[in-house]
Amino acid sequence: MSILLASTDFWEDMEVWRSGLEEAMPEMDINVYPDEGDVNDVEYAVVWKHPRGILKKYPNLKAILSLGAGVDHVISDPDLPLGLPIVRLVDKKLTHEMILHSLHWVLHFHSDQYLYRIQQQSSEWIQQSSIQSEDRTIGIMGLGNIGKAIGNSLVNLDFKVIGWGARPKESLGSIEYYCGHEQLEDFLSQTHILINVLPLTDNTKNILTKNELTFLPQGSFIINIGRGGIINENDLINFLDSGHIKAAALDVFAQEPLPENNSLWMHPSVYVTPHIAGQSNPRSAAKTIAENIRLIQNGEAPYPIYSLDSGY
Ligand code: OXD
Repeated sequence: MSILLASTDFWEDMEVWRSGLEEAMPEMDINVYPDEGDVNDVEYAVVWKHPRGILKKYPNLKAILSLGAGVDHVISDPDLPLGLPIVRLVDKKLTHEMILHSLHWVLHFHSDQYLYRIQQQSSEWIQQSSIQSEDRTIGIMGLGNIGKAIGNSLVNLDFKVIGWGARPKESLGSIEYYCGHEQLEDFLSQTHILINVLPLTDNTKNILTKNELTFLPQGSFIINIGRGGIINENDLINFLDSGHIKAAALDVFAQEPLPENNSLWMHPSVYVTPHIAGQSNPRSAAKTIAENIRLIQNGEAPYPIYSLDSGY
C-alpha cells in the first residue's frame, strides 16, 4: 500500500510534502513520481498538475487527492481513470492565506493606495476624500468555504458584503446572497470591489464578459483569485482602458504562467501576481490529506469530494 505524490509544478517542494505525509502517516510508503515504486501498490495519488495520463497506470488506485484547493488540474486530464473519488483540499492555513491576500487588495483599493502611488510618481500632494468601509460594497462570487471566510473577515471590518453563487444557500449571516444568472445583474450593479473565488466549471467559464462587466458601477475594482477563465481577459482590458473598471488585481489567468507577451503584464491598472493567493502549506495540508486518506481506509467519505454534477 503506497501514496504517490505527483506534480509538474513544484518539484522542489515534493520532498517537503513527502516528509509532511510521512510524519502524519508513518505506516505508509510514500513515493514521489517518477519514482513510483510497485505500480500495484499505489492506492492514493496526491497531485498538483500531475503529468497527464499517469494515473491510469495504477490498477489499485482508490482516490485522487488534490494538493491545492481546485481540482480542474485533475479533471482536465483526458486519461483520468473513471469512478474514483477526487478530493479537494480545504485547509485552514490555505483559507487564511486567501483571506490575507483578499484583504490586502481590498484595503489597497478602498484606501486609494493605487492612486497615491501614481501621484507620488509626479510629486502630487492630493488628499483623496476617504470612503467609510460601511459605504463600500464588496461582492464575492463563490461563497464556498473560502469565499465565506473572506466575506466574514470583511464584515468584521465593517464593509458591506454581498455574495453570488450558482446555487441556493442557507443563511450566510450578514452576507446578502444572490443566486443564479437572473440575479447576477442585481449583484454586480451594487458591487464596488468584486472578488472572484469561483472555481472553473462549464457553468462559470467566461461568466464575466463585456455584457456582465457593464453592470459593475463606473470606477469599480476586480480581484481575481478564483480562476482566470472566468473573466474574459480581452473584455476586462477594454473596461480597464475606458476606466469603467479602475484597477484589477489578478492572481489567476486563462493561461498560466501568463505568457510574456500578454498585455496584462504591462497594463498600468493591472497588478499581476503569479497564482500565489492561497499557497498550500505542506505542514498543515499534509495532515488534512492524511485525515482524508484515513477516512477512506475506514470506509468513510473524505471531505470535500469533487462532484461531477456541480463541476467542483
Ligand atoms: C488552487 C490553489 O487550487 O492554489 O488554485 O490551491
